[in-house]
Parts: sequence; structure tokens; C-alpha cells
Amino acid sequence: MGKTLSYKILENHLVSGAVAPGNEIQIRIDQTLTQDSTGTMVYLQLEAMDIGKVKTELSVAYIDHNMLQTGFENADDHAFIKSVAQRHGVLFSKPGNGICHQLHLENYGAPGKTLLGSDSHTPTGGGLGMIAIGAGGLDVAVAMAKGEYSLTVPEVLGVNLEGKLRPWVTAKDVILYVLKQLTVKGGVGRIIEYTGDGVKTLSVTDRATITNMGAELGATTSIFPSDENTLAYLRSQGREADYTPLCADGDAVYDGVLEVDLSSLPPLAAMPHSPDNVDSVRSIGEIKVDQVAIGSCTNSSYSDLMKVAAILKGRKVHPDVSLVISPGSAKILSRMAENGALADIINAGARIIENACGPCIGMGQSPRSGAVSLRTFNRNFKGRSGTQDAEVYLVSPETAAVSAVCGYLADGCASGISLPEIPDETFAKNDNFIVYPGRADTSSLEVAMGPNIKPFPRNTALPDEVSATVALCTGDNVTTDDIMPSDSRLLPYRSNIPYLSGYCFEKIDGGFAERCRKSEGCAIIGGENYGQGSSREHAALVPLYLKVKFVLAKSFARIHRSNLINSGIMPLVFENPDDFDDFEVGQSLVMKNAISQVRNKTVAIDNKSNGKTYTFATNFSDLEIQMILHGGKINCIKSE
Ligand code: MIC
Ligand code: SF4
Repeated sequence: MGKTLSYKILENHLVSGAVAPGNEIQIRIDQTLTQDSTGTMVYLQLEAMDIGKVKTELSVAYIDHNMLQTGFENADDHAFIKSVAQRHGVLFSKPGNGICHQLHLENYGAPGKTLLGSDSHTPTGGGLGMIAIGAGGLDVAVAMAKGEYSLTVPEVLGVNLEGKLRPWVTAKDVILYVLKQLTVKGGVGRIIEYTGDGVKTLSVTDRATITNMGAELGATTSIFPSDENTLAYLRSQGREADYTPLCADGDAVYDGVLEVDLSSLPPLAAMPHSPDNVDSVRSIGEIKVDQVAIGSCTNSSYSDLMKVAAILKGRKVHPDVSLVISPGSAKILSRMAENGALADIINAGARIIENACGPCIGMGQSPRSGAVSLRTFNRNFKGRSGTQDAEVYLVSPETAAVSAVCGYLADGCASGISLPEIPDETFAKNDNFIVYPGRADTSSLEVAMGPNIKPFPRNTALPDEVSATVALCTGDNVTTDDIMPSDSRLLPYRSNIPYLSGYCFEKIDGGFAERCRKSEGCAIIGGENYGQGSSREHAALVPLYLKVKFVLAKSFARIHRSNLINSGIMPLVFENPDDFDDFEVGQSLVMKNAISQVRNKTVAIDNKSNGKTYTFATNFSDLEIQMILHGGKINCIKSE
């Protein structure tokens, strides 16, 4: 039986176990990446593990999220990360170099490699034919320390691309179409592998847009084959030597196939407030637009921005629109400065902002109250822009640029503007933003600890009886942005869990933190796909600090479920989803004989307030059982 590309790469990296859906395996991790907003925790954890040099081939610490320096906090975090990177042999990418995923694609990603990153959009690397997985910070710290990562083998869903995209229809529209078909939970427990003749019509940066937003499907990762287009991209980055051709076997068997006819797709948009709420630009209609933001790890590549420049050249941004553009990397910005495209953008009336995540994570450029904001980003969760009542639509760079000129959501096909082909260019190597780790023995180098950097909370071993008061009942698809909001106000406190705890679930229920503080132990009740979105382990560490013992939900998003277990908090799944309706804030729950129940993998919890007993599936692997029993991953490692 033929093999999928995903399973071939997993098998090449296998340390233990067998690659078949549902099995727990350990794989070798070749590369890791961190960014600063999850990175401080990663490097605190790495320090706590007391290792020497990292065991990976390459580990990079990027600074791209917490870029505003309105106080000492973010700058202290950068200095801390740089100092720990030096000690452990990690490359440090200075602020200003660009967005981690764009930079990793340009400089380090390679076909056939494995990459683990403390950011949910790490699968961007799948555009180069690598297995690139987003994970919680602790998993990445352990991967650096041991060079390994454990995962449950996902199924592989084939997406068969046929035909060729029409003008004004882009890679962004492909992934928006896939999101519409599969929804934000359609990728949970799956790798999405792209196949078919349509693949060769897409460049590596197109492919990376698609694999990047596979995170919004909840997928473990997404991957494209490595072919001549991969070679062309690597050559353009001066990295031809990293090329290996790779593809699935001709008779590879997939666990399902989604057919996509590229030639039939129109320009699409995801409407407020979910990336899967997709319709065609034409059907949504010419809604008036206040802000257009172009950039983010999804759509800030050289070819994306050159197309934007071509659309804006000689035209004017509409008087009612604020257009902001954040290029993906310094390399892209500098080339656009050299070839005049930057001037075309500026002359049209756009605001150029730093090469960073910026508005994507609410770091500036929050739109005005009630605004319609078109963004080329990947998430439009309510309030993520920093403006609670803004209406954010996700679109391609081409749709964004033409709409910025028109002042309304515009279908480029009807605009009469013709789009030029942007050929791949060759970029000169410039590593002036990279700080390479120094001397052979760096263990005596001092760690730069600013006063805002506080120790992370640690759990204790599981007691035999766990009592908890229900502190919150939520609905379906709760995001980690809901659990632990992030914006310019809170991001400077990513290394200060006690401070952040006051804001947990702030947008859903302002009383949550106070209720937890008054209780000896709490529980959260969730619907489907609880914890979708970001990889931030703060969405588990803050609940741990607030004494949350378990989360009872209909289903969990992958990374958040792991983060809960890593923190020693039990994610438990309702065996009968209708039981969800019986739970209310303030009810007292008790889990008796917790240790043996966890070992047996099904759990009964008594609801003392209504006298009923409920059963839950744990789906814990053997390793996860150990983590729950020890009170989290660090305790488990320390006990080894
Ligand atoms: C995001 O896009 O939500 C983030 C900010 O990049 C997060 C990481 C974080 O919360 O720091 C992610 O995607 O994992
Ligand atoms: Fe940064 Fe936005 Fe990408 Fe997250 S999704 S890494 S915030 S650009």
C-alpha cells in the first residue's frame, strides 16, 4: 500500500511507536522556532530543565509579537530571550527582522525536515514540504532539550487540487474555501496533505498561505509536496542545497479526500467573527470599508506585497479608508525599497508599519468603534483587533488592495485592473538581524531577568479526591483569545502569570477570576472545540494559577488540550454531550478515586448540587496519564 508524504516524513523521524492513526509515537525534531509572546515561558521552562546546548539541528528565537516598547516590559523580555538563547545555542532573530513564519520559510525551512514551533501557525513551513507543527511552549522547550516530541498520529486528509486559479483568485481563497467546507474543527486529529495537478500551479508562498491557515481548521499540520517550484523558491533564497524532491506514493491511501477545482473558485472572504464563516466577495456585496490591513504570517510575502504595489501604483487610497501594510520581513521591505514598489505603496496613501505581527495580534492599529476592517490575516475572532465591536473580514491581499482604492469590499475581477505576474527573485543573504550563539561553553553567561518576569506556576501531584466549583459555562468554539485575551495592553505581561490572571475570560465573563480566587478549586464547562486558535499556554497556565482542576467539554482543540495536560489540568470529554445542559455556575463537583479513575481512562464526576453522576472520556495516552498523575509535564520530567 502506497504511503502519504506525511507518513513518510514521520517514519523517517520515528524514535518509537508505529505510524498508524491513533498511535502514540515519538519523533525526532530537526528544528524548533519560538516567538517572543510564547517565548519567555519556553525559555523559563528550558532554564528550569537545566540542559546544556539544545539537541536540535537548528533552533531559532524570533522577536515579532511584542514589539511596542511603551514600557520596559517587552524590551526586558527580548533581552531575557536573547540571553537564554546565547546560553543554549539558539539563534536569536532581532526585532525588525520580520515575522517568525515568513522568516523561517525564507531562511531555514527545508523539505523533509520536522519543525516544532511555539506558535499555532508553524505549519506555514508545510509549504516547503516539511512536517511543521505548532505546540505549547513546554513541548517546544522539551523538544529543544531532548530533540524529540510525542504525538498521537493523525489521520491524513487528502485535498486534491485540480485546474488553475483565475486572475484575482488566490491561495487565500483556496484555504477560505477549504475552511468553508471543513469548518474550524474539521481538521482536528488530521494532517491536511495537498495533492493533484493543481499543486504545480501554486508557488511556495501560495502554498505557505494555505498551510498557514490550516491552523484555523484545527489540523495538526498541512503539507505540500516538494517539486520544481520548491526548488525555484529555495534558489531565490540562495538555498538550493536544501532542496529534496518529495511526494506521496502514486497509490497512497488517504483517510478521506476533498476535491477542489481551482478554476471554479471566486474571490472569497471570511465574515465576522470566524475564519470559516466564508462567502464570495460578490455575494457579501459592496460593504463600506473603514480600514484595510495587509500583512501577517499568512499574506506578507514578497509576491503578495508586489501584487499589492502593482494594484496601488498610480492610484489613491479612498479618503474614508486607512490602509496599513506590515511586510513579512526586512528582506522583503528592503527589496521593495530598491525596486520602487515601496514608493508606489506610500504614494498611494498607505501607512507602512513595522515588519511584525502588529495589528494581527492587536498590537496597534485597532480600528475605530464599529469599523469594518478588511484584513489579509488568518483570525477574525471578536475583539482580537483590539476593538470589541469591529467587524473584521479576512481576504486576500489582492482583494484588500482593490477594496482600499474603492472604499468598499470589491471583487477585483470586476475592477478592470489587470494583475502582473510577479516572478521569483533572487535575494542576497543578509543575516545582520541574526545573533549567533557564542562561545563553546556559555553556561556561565548571565540570564537577563527583568522585574516583570515572574516564575511560572507549577501544579502538584493529583490527590485521590478532586473537588471543584463550576466557575464558568461557555459555548462552542471558545478560543484561546477568549480564555486569555492578548492585545497591546496585556501582551507585555506574558511573562507575568499573576498579573494576567485578573483578565482570564474577561471578554466572556468579567467575574470569572474573582470566583476562582474565592474557591478552593474550580471547573470550566465548555462546548465543542474548546480552546481553538493560538498555541499560547497562558490559556492553561493562568487557569492553573486560578486553581482550575478540570475542564469538561464536548471536544477540545489539539494544542490547548496538550497545554492543559502539560499543566496537570484534566481535559475531560462528555460521554453524553447532552449532559452539558445540566451544568451551571456555582455547582459543586467531586471526582472520587481520581488516581484510579485517571489510570482507567474513563472518569465519573458527582454533581453534588443536582445529585447526579456524569461520565467522561479522557482519551489520555499512557504518557498523558503520567503527566496528570504527577501534576504536569515538568513534574513528570523531574521525576524521571
Ligand atoms: C496568534 O496568532 O494568536 C498568536 C499570537 O501568534 C499565537 C501565539 C500567542 O498567543 O502568543 C498563536 O498563534 O499561537
Ligand atoms: Fe503573528 Fe498574526 Fe501570525 Fe500569530 S497569526 S504569528 S500574531 S502574524
